[in-house]
Amino acid sequence: MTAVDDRPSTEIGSARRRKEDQRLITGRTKWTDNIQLPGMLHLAMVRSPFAHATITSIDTEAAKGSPNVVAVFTHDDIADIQGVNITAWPITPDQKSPDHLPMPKDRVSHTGEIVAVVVARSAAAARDAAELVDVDYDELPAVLDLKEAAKDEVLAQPHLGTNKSAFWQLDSKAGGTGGDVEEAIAKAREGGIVIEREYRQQRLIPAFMEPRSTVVDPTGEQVVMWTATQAPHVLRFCIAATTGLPESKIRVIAPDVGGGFGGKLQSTPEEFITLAVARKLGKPAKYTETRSESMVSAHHGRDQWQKLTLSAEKDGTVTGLKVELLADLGAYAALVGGGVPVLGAWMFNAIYKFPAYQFNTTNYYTNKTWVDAYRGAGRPEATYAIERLMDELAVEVGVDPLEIREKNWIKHDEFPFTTVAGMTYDSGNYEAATEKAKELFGYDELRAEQKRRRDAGDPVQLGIGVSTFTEMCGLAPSRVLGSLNYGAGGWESASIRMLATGTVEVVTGASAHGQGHETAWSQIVADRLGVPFENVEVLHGDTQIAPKGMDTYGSRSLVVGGEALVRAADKVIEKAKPIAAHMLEASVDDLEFEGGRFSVKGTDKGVGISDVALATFAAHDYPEGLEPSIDADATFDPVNFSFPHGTHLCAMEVDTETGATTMRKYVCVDDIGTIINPLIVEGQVHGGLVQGIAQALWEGAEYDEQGTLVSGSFVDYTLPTTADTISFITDHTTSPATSNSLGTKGVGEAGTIASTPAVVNAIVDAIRHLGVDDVTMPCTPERVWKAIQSGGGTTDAAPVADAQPHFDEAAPNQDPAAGTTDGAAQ
Ligand code: MCN
Repeated sequence: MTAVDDRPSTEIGSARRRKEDQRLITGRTKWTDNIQLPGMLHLAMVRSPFAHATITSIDTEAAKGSPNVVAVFTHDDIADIQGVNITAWPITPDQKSPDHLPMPKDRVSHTGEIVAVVVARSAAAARDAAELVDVDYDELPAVLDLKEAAKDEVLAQPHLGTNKSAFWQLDSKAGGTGGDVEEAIAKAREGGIVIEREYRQQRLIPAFMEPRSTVVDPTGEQVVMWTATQAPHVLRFCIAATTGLPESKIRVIAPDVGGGFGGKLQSTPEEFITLAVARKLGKPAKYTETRSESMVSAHHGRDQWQKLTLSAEKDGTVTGLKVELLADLGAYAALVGGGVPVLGAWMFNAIYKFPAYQFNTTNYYTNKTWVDAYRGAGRPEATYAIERLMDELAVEVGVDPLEIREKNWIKHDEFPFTTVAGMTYDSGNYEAATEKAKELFGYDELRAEQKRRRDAGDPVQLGIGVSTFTEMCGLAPSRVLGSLNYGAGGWESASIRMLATGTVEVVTGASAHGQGHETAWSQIVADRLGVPFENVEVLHGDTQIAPKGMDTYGSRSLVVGGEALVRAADKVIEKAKPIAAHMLEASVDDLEFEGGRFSVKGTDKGVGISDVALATFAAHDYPEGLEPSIDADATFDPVNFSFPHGTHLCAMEVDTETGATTMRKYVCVDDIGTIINPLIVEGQVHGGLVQGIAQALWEGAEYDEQGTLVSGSFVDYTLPTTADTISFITDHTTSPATSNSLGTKGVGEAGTIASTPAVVNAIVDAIRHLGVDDVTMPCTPERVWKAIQSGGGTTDAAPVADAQPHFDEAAPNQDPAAGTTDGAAQ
């Protein structure tokens, strides 16, 4: 446990405008696609129009003869150096993972998979010629539906002999963290309440603003790759591990990156192919995808079926929760794709005191785009399920949804609290967040209005949705990741260089792509070292400048990378102290450091830390035996995750005649511990909310029966704009985290995790009196209308009874009690 530093500070908590916005909003930055190198060639990918097919021949002659075309490559041309898209998280030792080559040899497994690349002197010439590549395919049967995949009748990857990738279980009885869930459910069937539901987490597309783009220059001693990635260090590792290029010979640079939301975590086929082409031809090469290519080939998110059984006593005290998931991995096991459902395993019990719990996931391959982390990764799915169930339980017991939650949640004086899933929540105050949210929302008034409108038979009904969420973020203690078979650690590094003229260079291994690290990191260093905010320069996203890093995802950068920075700053102060003492002709023990100055206690003698940096630079009159440097590095590995939480309340109006829904009010009170920059946090919460609301109302990746992504452009994939949202009311409560000295918890995913169930709960609440207890996401007017017409139930999801056999077929492939609960992180 790390002691929280609660010194008063001017920088921590200050709503500074983001430093990086100057160049971003005035168009002065260089995105990857803006990079021009002498003699640079341009790539266009030839992609499969089929979901599953054998490649029988590829005729490249016409394309090769096209104006300005330099080469056309297929698998065999780059097979020796193209690398492999590896998976870093096989969730079980026997997980089945098909080899994923950037360009496959003779079979495509999803629409959009790359079969050839055209290289030309301009991007337009490359695109035109790509149309001339003549590929013959023999179409194979494709499996596109997750429940069909579970039947194993049509195989997505026939050589595996099954669609099943892995089964993973966490069981509270086997893990010693709680009782037997089957017993709890059986008991409730006799004299309590059992709620059984099946929910669909539709497939989503992480539609980042900047499409992916890669430039490779192979002409120097080192191969340099600029790429729109959120994980340059992971990418460098994957390249070195699979292409034969030594790690020291590849420099990956992530310039300013226009969003990722998890979707730029992957080491992509496009990056590998651009690298291979540049190396083959010995010339710089660039590939920038179109939006449509992005939608079909960048990894997708979510895509699960959730079967849930919740048991409770008659008064609503929960006694058990059983979760059975089917997860669609798409055609391949992505970097951490198989682990995404597993990340949710610790979150289904959420803020509640379940005495018994069991989580099961069976992961399947289908012939669709591969699936991996998308904002929240596993935790939104879990939060959705439990927050929907809590509403159902409230209805069953006949009490307000907030009352049922309060009855079951961990009370603020019970922290630290080890949950039934084995997680130790270090801090939280659900009562405080809920109280504040209720007040801001005008909960009682809106409930009264709801009743009035219901009694009056108003065609536009009002619904109120609640989501009292928590999440685990700050990925992650390396020890825990190791116990889960994850291929890497969860530490982060930071370096501070004290320059002679008073400025400070900060190097971080976190790789921001919209989160504002340059500003927040400057605030932390300015606070710690007492130097002006403007004097701090933050460098990141270049493996040559920041050679050590674990990058940005899982809302980890502040709680892990920020703490590394604090520790590096403290080392700077320690190193500077004897030099300051020497300069002041005082003893080290007599010095104190505050506001950037070392002073001799009880006197007005002092020296600034920048003066110490200058003295170190000159090193003319320097204490003997001391290194002439006060620069410092630190690497921090947390002992625990951080557990943000909050209460989100949403009011939705539902037109019962048309099914149209309108958001009336949204209030969220989040507890993310100490806030470094409230302006950045507000931006993160707003963006997160919109993404979560979009899952509830608008977004969904849809395939047709041939496996074509029919929502493959922004015409059909209905990404919201500001015009579709309302002004949110956001506020905070604070219970500091104990796993880092700043007391911070992550915020990057909180809004997305919390908001989806709040919205759907509100819609169902508005029309429950019409017999509706669920609407499948996205809750389009058509679905809402159909739900009202049919008088209830899941609208276009298969009935639970129909789905049953497929869940049962998802049989364990290993002894559930043996080893699979080892990951119950503490
Ligand atoms: N912050 C703060 N005080 C806190 C918590 C956070 O001031 N108590 C600030 C941090 O200093 C940082 C920002 O909020 O500037 C986000 O911090 P953190 O929660 O640590 O998240 P990460 O920086 O690790 O970012 C990852 C997270 C994830 S997982 C997704 S997905 C996501 C997100 O951030 N994708 C984003 N936010 C995004 N924002 C933009 N613009 N684009 C994306 O792709």
